Amino acid sequence: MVGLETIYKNVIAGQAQEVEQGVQGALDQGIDADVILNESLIPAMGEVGKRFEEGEFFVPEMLISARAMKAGLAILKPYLIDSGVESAGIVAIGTVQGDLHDIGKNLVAVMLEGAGFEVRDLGVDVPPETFVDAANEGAQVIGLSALLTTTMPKMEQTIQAMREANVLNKVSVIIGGAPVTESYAQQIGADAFAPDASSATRVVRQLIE
Ligand code: B1M
Repeated sequence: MVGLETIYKNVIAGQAQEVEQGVQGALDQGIDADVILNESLIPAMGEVGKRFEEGEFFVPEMLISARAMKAGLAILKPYLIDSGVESAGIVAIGTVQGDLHDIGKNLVAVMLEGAGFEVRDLGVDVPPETFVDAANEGAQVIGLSALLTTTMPKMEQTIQAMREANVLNKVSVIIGGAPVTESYAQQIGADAFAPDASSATRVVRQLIE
């Protein structure tokens, strides 16, 4: 029997295969997907960040932990997504230019899909003009993610590019990511902020309504 603690440790150790097996084992034991996510996978990435800050981990360790986290998420994804739900609206989401972090953005995308939204994932390192194109191609909400304090200004530049392209009248913009705050969202003219993936789903629903 594999516990959540083992999954947590295996994410930190970057053991992707063990994480896959652990997540599958936990699901087979009847543990809810969101419990596995919130009590093992996400806290493990927090611990990885802490170790990086303290100089115990370096970029390669962060990378293999991220790979292990993604392996676990891939097993969880079908359980987080309720298939057969009618589209609740179209959301284009991406990590802003210069930023390669995608785990949080992917999680937000999975949760949105789970709530019935059509999600257009623009990937990472996304330039402002790609978000403008997405707005012109039918997205009702544009989601910007940033994990670095150095890439947060790209959110403002992206909103500015959307303003200049006259698309802000047809889309709403939601921003998020670890360093992002509600007051920053207001400061740069975003319509909304969400601190995590499940509240992002609720906020996007409100924006579309
Ligand atoms: Co980097 N990294 N990283 N990293 N990394 C952080 C962010 C850092 C805080 C680590 C630290 O120092 N403690 C630090 C940033 C410091 C700062 O800016 N003040 C940092 C750094 C410095 C760097 C590099 C510069 C390191 C270097 O090269 N010297 C470099 C930058 C590369 C680049 O982007 N240009 C770098 C690289 C990497 C890896 C590539 C190795 C890897 C990313 C792999 C990947 O994503 N594919 C990585 C990782 C894994 C991390 C940490 C450890 C974990 C991030 C993560 O996945 N968290 C991170 C430390 C940390 O966050 N504690 C760190 C789990 C994820 C579920 O949470 O992404 O916060 P999060 O998403 C949440 C919410 O924020 C929110 O919902 C999500 C789910 O609840 N959310 C949204 C996110 N997007 C949203 C959008 C929304 C709404 C909500 O609406 C649209």
